[in-house]
Amino acid sequence: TKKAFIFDLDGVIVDTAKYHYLAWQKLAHELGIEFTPEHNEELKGVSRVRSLDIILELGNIQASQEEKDKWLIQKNEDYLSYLVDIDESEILPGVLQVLHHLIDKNQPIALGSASKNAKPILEKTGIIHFFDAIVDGNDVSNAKPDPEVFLQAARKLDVAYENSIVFEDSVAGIQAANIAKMVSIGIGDATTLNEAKYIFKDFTFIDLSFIDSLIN
Ligand code: G16
Ligand code: MG
Repeated sequence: TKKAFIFDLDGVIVDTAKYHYLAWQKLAHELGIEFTPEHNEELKGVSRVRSLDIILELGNIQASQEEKDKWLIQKNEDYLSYLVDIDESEILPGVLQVLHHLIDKNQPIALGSASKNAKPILEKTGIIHFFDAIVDGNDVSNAKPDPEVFLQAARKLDVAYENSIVFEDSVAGIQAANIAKMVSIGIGDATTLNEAKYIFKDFTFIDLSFIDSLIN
């Protein structure tokens, strides 16, 4: 059967989660807020606006909309400055092998990302041609764990939700996939992502026979 293979971007396909972290950490420190990698887990897969709110809550800071807008622009500019020189070396190990295999097997592929910077990242890393559909932060109004981004992706591929498979590195994204009744595959730490149906440390742990078992 035809399945929809939906990939998250940051932390799944490319190693950009570390740049989000650096940019948020810089802002948090400027605001006098302590911001650790553990705090950062809560931001993964979460929209830019919601991420800022989480950080401000951490520091117990109330801010005007004007200030928030300024900080959001600043964070994004810092994030983009890390992306200026990125290329295919940013693609995480094992990802290309799986993408090529899905193409060989004629399986439709979509991107389901919360990021508004998704398209330039796919272009710079030279992998945009793999995707039959792209749904990103510019298309959705409800952030993960709301399943909207994945539902839109499945619809664009014309595949039923229950025949859709989602690769995610964030807790919010795994919850979104589960709510959508899709097969959730966690990429990362097994304890953090324990709500996922399957969990792999990274794509090098995914055997192509596992992919085949999802298709058949
Ligand atoms: C990503 C990241 C989040 C980030 C969000 C918005 O989503 O995981 O940390 O806050 O996108 O990104 P931007 O600020 O670039 O619009 P995903 O869903 O690709 O992991
Ligand atoms: Mg992610």
